Amino acid sequence: MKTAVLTDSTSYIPKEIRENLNIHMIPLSVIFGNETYKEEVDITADQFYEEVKHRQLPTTSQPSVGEFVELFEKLATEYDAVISIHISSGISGTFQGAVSAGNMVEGIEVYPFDSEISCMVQGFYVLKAAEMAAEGKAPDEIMAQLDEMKKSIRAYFMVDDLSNLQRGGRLSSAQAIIGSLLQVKPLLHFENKLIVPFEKIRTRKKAMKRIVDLLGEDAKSGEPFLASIIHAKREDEAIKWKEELEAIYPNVEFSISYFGPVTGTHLGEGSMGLGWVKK
Ligand code: MYR
Repeated sequence: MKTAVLTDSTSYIPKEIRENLNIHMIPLSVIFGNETYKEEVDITADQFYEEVKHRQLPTTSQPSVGEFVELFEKLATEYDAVISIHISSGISGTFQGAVSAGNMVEGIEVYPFDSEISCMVQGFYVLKAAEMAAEGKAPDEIMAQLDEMKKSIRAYFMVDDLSNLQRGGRLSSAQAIIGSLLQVKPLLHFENKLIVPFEKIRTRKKAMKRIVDLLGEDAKSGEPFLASIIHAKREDEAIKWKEELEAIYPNVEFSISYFGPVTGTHLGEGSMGLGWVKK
């Protein structure tokens, strides 16, 4: 049984790593007026953050069912099964697109997986699935391992300005609560596949400190963890934070990733987050 691993672009796994680990990718898009750009293909994160400085904020869109069908049919010429790992179904129709296309294609068994999150935290699932697929593990075993990972995956993030998330309809909270959060730097997280406020915090510094403590609640056990700092155009700050975190939590292996064009559209420049999972 030969199993492929597919993710959508929002896991932001660099191309070189995807190629080395044989990870297939289907992009989501950002749409500026009449122009559609597939992220990680037609537009990089740096180009995107430059572009939004002087253009109206774009909208985003999921891959079409037709694009999924085309890709699954191509994979069917080489593989028997595909594990298809996607951005939370509570904030994008991408996962549902994979499910629908999976029911339409023949010659390949499609195993859609709702990461219930996004970005490099979704990437943790993808990297594990790729490792297991390369070892020849069966799709059911890989899916069971991904479900197991879900129990220890956590992520918290903050934005400089909540209005993009609110405008794009991706912040799930009562309007009154959102109003009361607009002047602060609330910590956000995912609950039941949706983005919700976790805690109301006044400053960026305090929010980052709170994330460090939340990681500590899990990492204090001394068990090995993987973690990723995710930033929107704040690389220097991310590098500094990584050094600080590495000094506090020697049992955690940290990496740095980014919010690309699609997630950056909803979060905005300056956003910062941290996600982790038990190794
Ligand atoms: C679409 O148009 O289908 C894509 C919508 C993407 C919404 C992205 C919202 C922000 C996600 C933040 C993830 C943080 C993970 C740590």
